[in-house]
Amino acid sequence: MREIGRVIKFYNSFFFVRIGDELIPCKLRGLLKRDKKIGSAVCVGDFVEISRLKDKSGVIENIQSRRNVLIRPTVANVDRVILTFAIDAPKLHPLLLNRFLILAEKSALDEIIICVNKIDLSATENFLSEYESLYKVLRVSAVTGDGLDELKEILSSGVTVFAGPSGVGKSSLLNAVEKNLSLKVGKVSEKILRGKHTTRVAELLEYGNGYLVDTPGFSAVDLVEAGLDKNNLRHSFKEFVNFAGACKFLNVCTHSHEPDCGVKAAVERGDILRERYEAYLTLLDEIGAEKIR
Ligand SMILES: Nc1nc2c(ncn2[C@@H]2O[C@H](COP(=O)(O)OP(=O)(O)O)[C@@H](O)[C@H]2O)c(=O)[nH]1
Ligand SMILES: [Mg+2]
Ligand SMILES: [Zn+2]
Repeated sequence: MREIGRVIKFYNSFFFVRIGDELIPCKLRGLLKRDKKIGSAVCVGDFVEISRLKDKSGVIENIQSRRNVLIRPTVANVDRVILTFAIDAPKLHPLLLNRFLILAEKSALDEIIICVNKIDLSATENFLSEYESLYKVLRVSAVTGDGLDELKEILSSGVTVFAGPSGVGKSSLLNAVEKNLSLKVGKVSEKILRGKHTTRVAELLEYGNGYLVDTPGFSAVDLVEAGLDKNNLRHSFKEFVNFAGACKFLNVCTHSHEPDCGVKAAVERGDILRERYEAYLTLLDEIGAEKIR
């Protein structure tokens, strides 16, 4: 008999599959290992078919098709990503913010939320308010607990990945939400890990009816590796579509050098945030340079 469960972690050469109240250590059926198309085969977040062995362990017989996959670390079937930034320390550059946003857009996640942490450090309450028309923006403090009730409600179902630059307080927030997680806090641990080129293996941490993933995110992924090119980058800037219908070159306009561009006109009118458009142009250039490299 086969049962369906979800892979929540990989540890000691076993995939741990959650089925109801049970956590079943599983090995992979030999045939699957050789199937190149499945690639590195199973990843955390996958729904898998397992059969049981007499010793309470199991065998993964099949992997169900994935809705989406985040890269580095690899997590499948993610419901939402919370892009976490700090109001200060470290300072946020708009280009970095937009790099995270477009990588998240490219991953076909259902929900992208911006979370501004460390609001205890500054009285500038409207930090990133320009982005509120594009994304939900939460403002929180892992130190004072401000804003955590709303965050907890969002986290209580589905798989939520915390991504964002190092030092913004992702691990601190998860610890503030759920004390039992006891995740390491502070830049040092991540630096050591990176220095050793250790691949961080993601784990789904159980929270309410959902799962949380603490990760440095896809910060190290370059745009080309993520599948972005000069012809699809614009689709990750979701507000552009409202104005691209006015472009003379319609579907092929890259909104950069072309005349009669609806997007450029919208930037001039103030209907598109100039900071977003400038980030777009910079990343378009970067993609061109990466391709040549
Ligand atoms: N003032 C303040 N500091 C915070 C807050 N959250 C985290 N920190 C500090 O920021 C640093 C980095 O936190 P950490 O959780 O390791 O960040 P991560 O790299 O994103 O996981 C630590 O020194 C934390 O104590 C906050 O809400 N307010
Ligand atoms: Mg951390
Ligand atoms: Zn255009």
